[in-house]
Amino acid sequence: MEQDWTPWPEEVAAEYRRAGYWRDQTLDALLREGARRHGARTALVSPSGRLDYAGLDARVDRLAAGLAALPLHPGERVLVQLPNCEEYVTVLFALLRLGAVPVLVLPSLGRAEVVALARLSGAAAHVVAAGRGVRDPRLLAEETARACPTLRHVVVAGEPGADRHHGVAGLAASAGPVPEAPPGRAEDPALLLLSGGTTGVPKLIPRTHADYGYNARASAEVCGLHGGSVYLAVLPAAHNFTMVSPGILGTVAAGGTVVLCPDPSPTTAFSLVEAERVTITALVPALLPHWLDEAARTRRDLSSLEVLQVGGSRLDEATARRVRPELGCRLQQVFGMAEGLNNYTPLDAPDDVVCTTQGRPLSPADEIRVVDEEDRPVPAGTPGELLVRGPYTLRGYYRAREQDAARFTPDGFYRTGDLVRRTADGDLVVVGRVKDQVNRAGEKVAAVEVEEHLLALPGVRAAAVVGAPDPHLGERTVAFVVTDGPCPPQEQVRRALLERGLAPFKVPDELRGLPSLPLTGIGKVDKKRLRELLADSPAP
Ligand code: J2J
Repeated sequence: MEQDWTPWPEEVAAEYRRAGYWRDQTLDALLREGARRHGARTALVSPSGRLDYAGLDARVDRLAAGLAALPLHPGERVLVQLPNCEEYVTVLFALLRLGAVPVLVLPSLGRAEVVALARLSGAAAHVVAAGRGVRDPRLLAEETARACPTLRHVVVAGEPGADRHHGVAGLAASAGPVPEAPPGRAEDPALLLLSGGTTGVPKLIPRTHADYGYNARASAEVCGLHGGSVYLAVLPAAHNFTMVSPGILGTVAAGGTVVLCPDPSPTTAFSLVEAERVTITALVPALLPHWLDEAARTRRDLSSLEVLQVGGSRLDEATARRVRPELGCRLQQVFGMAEGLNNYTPLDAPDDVVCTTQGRPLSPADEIRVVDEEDRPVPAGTPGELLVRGPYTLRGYYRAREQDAARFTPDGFYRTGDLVRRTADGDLVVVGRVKDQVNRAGEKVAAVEVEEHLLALPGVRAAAVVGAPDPHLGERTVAFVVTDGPCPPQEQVRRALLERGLAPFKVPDELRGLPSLPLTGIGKVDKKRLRELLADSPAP
């Protein structure tokens, strides 16, 4: 059978081992070590309560035993689609402990995406939260299972919705033997992350225990985490940013405390910052103005906050400059990607660097190239596409050999699709993008995916999706459509797309009818021209 993923070449892997980047350790060992070294320290705070390291580790053992008894086997993939709740962390570590492979699915994804991910990964189980009404995730799990015969189990955080559902609480009451992942798996995929994507079907990113563990430990170090650090997870835990930059795993690696924020509103977050003496948290730029407003309005005690990380999309300099005076903490810009490379502005960098660059690579072993359209290196200071290779950047997507050729160079560099410029000091500035993607408030929307859904609607003959600058979202999604007859009302299209199972954040914010789409000389849709059209006639 052809391999599902592309490992690093053996001589490169040997070097990463020798240099100590990669350890012969699975990710759940981070928690095991924490329990051994400082068992009584608080590991996790969530609306369900507090767990110390020993308690969390013991809970994870029991849950791993319960999941193994389902049965769930090492190597099997499991869709984890949960909000930021205690079960997110216990289920994740339990799966890692038994050697099953979590697929981190955003809670906001709809049926279309979840079914595609279940099929691509051949998932054996789907973990969801109990909810209410037509949007109850348990119903989504049922639908997904019907469309995907490999799905044998539905596991529910909260009340199981049907007899055949398994509650996380019930599984965690297991008295069965604690499974241990088969040895020698450190360099196998530990989990699968969702790629921002540029294709019609979503892509999955395999991250190994060794590479992801390094990402977590090294990030914890550059972000200055220690046993007294308190990390507030505001963004969805399924985001790579929240998981490993340094996020939940980096905090566990440092022996700190993870506090889960059940919703991203500044009101909820500020209460938790105050109550738990949070020292570090991470936001997308779209959330930052709300935090600044709330801080001015409410005067909550944010004095414990030392570092505010902002990343995921472009942060403008003026807003960046407001962080220190208005929130009283340091700003750290983070330019990362689920595919691997993380860049951070150094904590001790002058304000000018912190507010005008997106940071520098995490690892001395990150190899960076900035190239022109012919893959030739450009001089420092000139914008070009960023290519990267290194100890925690993938060498190929999961089960996507054919698509890999377009996204990797023959010598293994990942084409980020980001246009960057390198300063004389080696800091990166993100200046644009060559990939066909909309970055909507930090959530990535592949234009092609939305276009395919639009084309499937009756009467739509052609469709093209582009991002337009937006004061609140950074970018909003605009769809140009050519239709038989008059362009349908936007609300009708919105409902039809949701009906098709598209996630709400991917539904176009604006719809414009055109008699035909502008084409380039070689007959491709001219998206540059479409963006110019938008600039000429902005939204009302
Ligand atoms: C401009 N664009 C940025 C930034 C990401 C840490 C932080 C973010 C992500 C993330 C992540 C940007 N300025 N500061 O995984 O670990 C855009 C780029 C990039 C894409 C990756 C992490 N930070 N971006 O955002 O996989 O276009 O990861 O290639 O969701 O977001 O998106 P994603």
